Amino acid sequence: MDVNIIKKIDPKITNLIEKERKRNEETLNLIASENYPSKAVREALSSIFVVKYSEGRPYKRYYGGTENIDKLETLVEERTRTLFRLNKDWAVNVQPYSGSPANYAVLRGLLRPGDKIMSLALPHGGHLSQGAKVSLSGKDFKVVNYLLNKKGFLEYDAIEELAKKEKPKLIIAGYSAYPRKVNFKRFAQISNKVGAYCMADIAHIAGLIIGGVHPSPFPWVDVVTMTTHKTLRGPRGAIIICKEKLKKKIFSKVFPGIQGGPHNHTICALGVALKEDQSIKFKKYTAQVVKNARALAEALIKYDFNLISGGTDNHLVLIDITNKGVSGKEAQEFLEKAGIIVNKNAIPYDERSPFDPSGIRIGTPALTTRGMKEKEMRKIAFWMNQVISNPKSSLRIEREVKKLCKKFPLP
Ligand code: DSN
Repeated sequence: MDVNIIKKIDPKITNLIEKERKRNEETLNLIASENYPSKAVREALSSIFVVKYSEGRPYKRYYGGTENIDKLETLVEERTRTLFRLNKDWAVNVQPYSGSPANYAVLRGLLRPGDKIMSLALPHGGHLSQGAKVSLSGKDFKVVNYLLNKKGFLEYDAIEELAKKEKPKLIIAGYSAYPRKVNFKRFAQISNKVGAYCMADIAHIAGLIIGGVHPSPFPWVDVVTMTTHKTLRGPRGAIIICKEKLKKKIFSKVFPGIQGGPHNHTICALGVALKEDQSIKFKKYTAQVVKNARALAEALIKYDFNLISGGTDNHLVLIDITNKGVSGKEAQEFLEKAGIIVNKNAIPYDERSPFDPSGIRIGTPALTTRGMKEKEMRKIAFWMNQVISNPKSSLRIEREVKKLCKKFPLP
């Protein structure tokens, strides 16, 4: 997006936009939860729809002047239905501002404060909004956590046993740092056995599900939440899809429960992204995301990196970096000096603090959008190994990273 107009009125902000663009252009973005939406999506994001207030649901609004908003929101809901192949048993809401409020609306919609939820522990790959102590989701509800096994995999029999013992009212499947496939059908069966709602949080893998490279949570679970800016490659936002019979409880918590007017420019941009996601090109993109993650994982293993679960089935790789003699924070900092952007991350059974954990998390959605393939992934693994083994090599590698980045422009 150019800054021709902003430039004339606000040089300081222009300067920051240009620096941020350059930072993205010249570095390798391996943050597993980030992606580059298309120019069309970004154009829609700055459309006239940014103006309008439209509290309520399509065709049931509290404000006048919503005829185009009603059509827009209905179209975006329809596109969501098409992509996830939803029949009339499912209801769609594209208004949540982002993933955490979407999750909170579901919890407050289906449960009473003090009810028990069951989710994956944060250091094992769960998310803050799934009942972490510091989040309201952890303060309003009793939380019991299941864990990954020592090899880093979900252990469905153990999850079932825990659910039978604890009898939660809701079980959450879906994670921020789990590199393997999730068996949503099994989660739904466990939930049914104990009379719990089953919620899938597919924020990370929504695009992979659309592309057919990860199993879908439909029709198994009761409710699905997702952010729209990760593998789905839209603007920052969220979607809730639930069984039609639960929609009153949940959607009333989105508005008027915790939100006011929907961000219509975001919904507009989401519509454009969902149109793009229908293409064969997007399907190929998601397959390449997974191939790239696998290539990165295999190359890292050759350099003696210790991968949680020994590899990946999706877009991300979680590394226990301690055998390399550095902490997660140090690894993040050394790599950043070389223009390789990752995030420090807790690993299952981590004994270190979340501010300086034992791991780093990397992912391929953003670099795959730039057009990189397996060959580039192997090169990146090579550079990562060099930097971690010898942090003094960072500046030399940064020059090489810049050269590679030049060949793969941002969309
Ligand atoms: N911050 C996102 C992630 O990195 O997984 C989720 O909210």
